[in-house]
This record gives sequence, C-alpha cells and structure tokens, in this order.
Amino acid sequence: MSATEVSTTVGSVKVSNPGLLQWVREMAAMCKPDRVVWVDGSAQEKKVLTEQAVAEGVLIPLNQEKRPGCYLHRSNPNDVARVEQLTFICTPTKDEAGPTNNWMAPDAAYEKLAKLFDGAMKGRTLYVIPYVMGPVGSPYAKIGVEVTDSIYVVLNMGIMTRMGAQALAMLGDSDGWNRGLHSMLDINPERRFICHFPQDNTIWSVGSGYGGNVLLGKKCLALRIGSYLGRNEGWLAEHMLILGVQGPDDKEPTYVAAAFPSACGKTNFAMMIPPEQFAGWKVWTVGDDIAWMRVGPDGRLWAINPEAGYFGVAPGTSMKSNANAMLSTARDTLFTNVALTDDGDVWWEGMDGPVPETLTDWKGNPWKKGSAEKAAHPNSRFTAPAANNPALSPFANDPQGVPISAIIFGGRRSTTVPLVMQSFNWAHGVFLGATMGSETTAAATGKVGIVRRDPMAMLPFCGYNMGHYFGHWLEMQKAIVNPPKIFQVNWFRQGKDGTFLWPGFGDNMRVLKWVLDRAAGRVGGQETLLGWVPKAGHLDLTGLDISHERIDEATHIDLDEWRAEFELQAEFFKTVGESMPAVIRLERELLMARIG
Ligand code: GTP
Ligand code: SPV
Ligand code: MN
Repeated sequence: MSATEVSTTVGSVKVSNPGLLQWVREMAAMCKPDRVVWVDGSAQEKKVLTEQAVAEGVLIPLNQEKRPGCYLHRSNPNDVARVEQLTFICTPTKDEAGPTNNWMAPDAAYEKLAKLFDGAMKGRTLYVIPYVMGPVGSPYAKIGVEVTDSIYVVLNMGIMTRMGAQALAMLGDSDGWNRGLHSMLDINPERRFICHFPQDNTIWSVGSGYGGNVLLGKKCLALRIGSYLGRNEGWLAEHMLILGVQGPDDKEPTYVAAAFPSACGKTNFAMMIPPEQFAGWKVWTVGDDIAWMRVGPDGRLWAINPEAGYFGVAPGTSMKSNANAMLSTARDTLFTNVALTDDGDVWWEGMDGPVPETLTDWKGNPWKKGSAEKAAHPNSRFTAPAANNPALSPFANDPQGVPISAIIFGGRRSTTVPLVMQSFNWAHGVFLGATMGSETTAAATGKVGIVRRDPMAMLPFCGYNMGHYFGHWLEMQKAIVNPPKIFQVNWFRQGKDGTFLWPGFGDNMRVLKWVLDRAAGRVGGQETLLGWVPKAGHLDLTGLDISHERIDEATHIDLDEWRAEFELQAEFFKTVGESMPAVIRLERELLMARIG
C-alpha cells in the first residue's frame, strides 16, 4: 500500500475504512518495514507463510505422517512466558490502573515505545492481521487489527482467532476496533514492554515473540482491554473456561464457567472425560481460557468464548490426563518449546508411553533419558484449532453464547482450601473469587510455587483498578435476575506425604456433578461456618480407589488454617486499599468474627 492509496483489497473484501487505512500507514511510517502485507486468512496464504516460516527457521516441520500440518517453534530461551513485570496499563491516572497493575502515563508510554518501534521493521515485513474475537457476526464479538513483524504471530492468530477478510467484512467502516502493534525487535528483555491503552482501545507490545505477550487478541484484548470495556458496557471479561455437561436424562447441557489461574487446570477441566461410573455423561468444551459474559433477556448470564483455538500447556498432557487435548493436537497444530523425537514427533514430560532414550530438547540441544534438565520447557505450549477437539460443543460458535448455571473459582493450594464449597450468596461468591490464592506456576516468569492472591485468576489480566473490578462484579448482581451459583474448588491439596489428595482430571466430574445438583437445587448441602459443602455420601465416590482418610483430608475445613488464611488476605486488602468495596471487606470481617 502506498501512502496515497484510499483502499486496498484483502481476499474478496475491499477495505476503505479510513481510520484503519490511516492507522496502518502511520504504523508503517514509524516501523519502516520493507513491505506491508494484509493477511486474508486463506488456506493458500497459510501454506505460503508456513513454507516461508520453515525457510527462515521460525518453524521446524514435524513428521508429516505422524502429525500432518504440525510444526515446532523454539522461542528465544529468554522469552518463554508472560512477563508481568513488563506489562503496563497506561491510563491517564495511576488510580485507574489501580495498585495491582504496573502503570505508565499514556504519553510517556507512547513516547518510550515509539522510540523502540522507530525503524524496528527495517528489512522485514509488516503483516496486518484483522481478526474477530468471538463468533463472526455475534453482537458480542469484538474486532482487532494487529500489525506485527512475526510470521509466528500470524500463523498462531490464524488458529486462535477468526482471522483475515471475514474480520474486515464484519468491521466495514466502523471505528470500533482494537489497534494492536507488535514488533519482536531483537527479543531483548531489556527492551520488552507490553502496554495497554484502554481509553484508546490500543495495545503496543515490543521485544517478545511469546504467547500471551504477542498474540494480542488473547490476554491483551480479550482480558485487559476487554475487562475495561466490560465495566463500561455492563458485561464481564473473565479468565474462565466454559463447559457444558449433559447427563443421560438431560435434554440439553448445563453450562459452567470456571476461573483457575494460569496453568491450574482450565484446559483440562474444559475437555474432561467423565470416569466410567458416569456412563452416558458427556462434557462439551465451549472454551478453555476466556469467557465474555453478558446478561441475556431472560436474566441469566450468557457466555461466549472469544477464541477459536487452544494455546494449551503441553507438559502433563497425555491420553490418560486429557485425551481430547491430545487428539486436538493430532494435526494442524503449532508446538512451542516442546522436545523433538528422533523421528520428528513431539514429546514432553508426562506424555504417554516410555520416556525416549534420546531427544532434542526445547533449546535444540541433544538430550538423554535421565538428564536432570527438562526436555520440554514447563511452559511449552500447543496451539491447536478448536475444531480438532472431539468434545467441542455444538454451541461453541453460537453467536448468543450459552447460559451459565454455575461459576467456579479454583486455585492451586497445597493446604487450607477444601475440595469444594458453595458460597452462601452472590456477594459471598464474589468474596471467594476476590480472595482466591494460588501457588505461582511457570506460565509467568518468576519464582514458582509461592502463594499469592490471584483474585478470580485475573490479577495479571485486569485492565483497570482491581477494587473497582470487584465493585463491578457486585454491581452485576442487580442486572442478573437469575444468577449462576458460585463455588470454590481446589484440586491441588496435598497430604503429609506431599502428594495430591484428590485424583483430579476426569474424577473432577464427581465434584462437578455436585455443583450441578446444587445449582439446580436438586440436592441439600452441609452448612459450615465458611460455606456449603457436600453432605456425607453426596459426593459420588463409587469406583474411586482412594482411602476415606484421604477424601476426608481433601475436604477438611481446619479453622486454624483459615485463621491464617484470613491474615494472609489482610495483606492483599491493604494493597487494594480504599478501592476495595465495603461489601468485600465486611464479608471477610463477618467470616472472621464467625470463626472467632
Ligand atoms: P493456562 O493455559 O496457563 O491458562 O492454563 P490452564 O488453566 O488451562 O491449565 P491446564 O489445564 O493446562 O493445566 C496445567 C497443569 O495443571 C498441567 O500440568 C495439568 O496436568 C495440571 N492439572 C490440570 N488439572 C489437574 C487436576 O485436576 N489435578 C492435578 N493434580 N493437576 C491438574
Ligand atoms: C496464561 O498464562 O494464562 C495463558 C498463556 O493462557 S498466555 O497466552 O501466555 O497468557
Ligand atoms: Mn490462561
């Protein structure tokens, strides 16, 4: 596109959106690429870009007989996860970003990053990626345009979003689209910034080539900008999976949304296969990471999954733990930072079958069985099309979404938090979400295994003041006439021997069944000081080969542990400060007073 052109044609769509054309010109003028290529999303384009990525060494072809259409990407070892310390919310005032976000003034951020973007794409191609988050044509979908110099980003966005001409056709001449700018630069952590400008519906990302830092539709738009839009427009953008459950006698599925922090089990739960005792039960995946939820005309909460693929954690995924994820990665999948087998297939820790004698590790070095080093990076990932998932819900692309009957909050906690508990009411449920703690994982850089508060699994993803975010959740109750019931779960409690007390994975169906029964008012519960738990015998444990002592430990509520937990929460309340809604503070005080 030359500086004077007033339209361009992408696929069969003539683009004449003046704001879009102008913005692309400005971004190109700043980044100074050799070429500008508009991505149309066609199969032919994918083929050409894939070949080019292979020629440039960005992708390594896998054994095409074993994994048709699959490729391996190795990222720079300094660039293997989200970087929360380099992620900024750039609002006019620091208070709007709140005490839990890194903040930069918008002008300062634009100026700082513009210097880095200046000439950043010399000798490179600038790809213009139009994309839709949400089913094409859905009134709840949002449109973004990401310009990037990374072929890897283009190919991943092609799986994760509805990309190309269809997005431009849906956009027309509207001004309602997110402006995303990304350049890898030289992948230098010293020059890496992920900046969000909620008021401008703009995201600027530099210096990384990895996942959540650069696939701007995902965490940046669908959660950080999305949560900001959601507050203004009266809906919720959440780090939640969405699943449907259908029992043998159910005419239609019941839908559940669940927030677990990064690498704490969303993909696994969303694709779960119920155990043998649940013959005739079926779990359908609607989404595995993000939910956009609005109040429908019936007063229920309706959710869509804005994504079209899964950017899932590879290690630990096996036919035993998550067959649907394994099958999703059988073809047309991009793998990042997994190990390579001698016959050109992928491997990671926890995969089925014997550990291979020799491999090429995620850095490209020879690896031998028994090595102290991991062969796959702990945050290695697959990017797989949702269409590959045998359990994909027939309603996954429904423009209206699905009605949510229960919301589940879950963290990774080796102590204190019982297997399952139901909140007394909406406000108490919001409190449970707001005070969620979880042990840190490899999904973000930094130390692993430390308990931190991760309210609603949104600490790294809320695009505005966290206290106001809790306020928004409380406020939503007025509009949700038929609210979902709210639950808390913990699959990760450990016994004294340091092993998980609960078998997890498919057996989580047993907990889910109780959640559904409670949400539908089909079963009584046991009231405790802290919430409702299953009555003895109500958790279906048939066929489960673990001792009653271990189940008791997994479900136990220890008031001393909870006293300590409330103290830990105090620190977080102090951080959030004045903006913490009174309702949340009083919920805590009420519970503390109650346990004495
Ligand atoms: P993000 O993609 O980072 O948002 O992660 P996620 O929440 O989708 O987590 P995922 O399902 O990929 O699981 C992450 C890790 O948790 C994997 O190593 C799983 O094997 C493990 N995991 C998942 N579910 C369970 C469970 O029920 N019990 C136990 N013990 N581990 C689990
Ligand atoms: C997460 O960390 O929650 C992810 C992976 O889903 S990333 O896309 O890198 O954010
Ligand atoms: Mn996630």
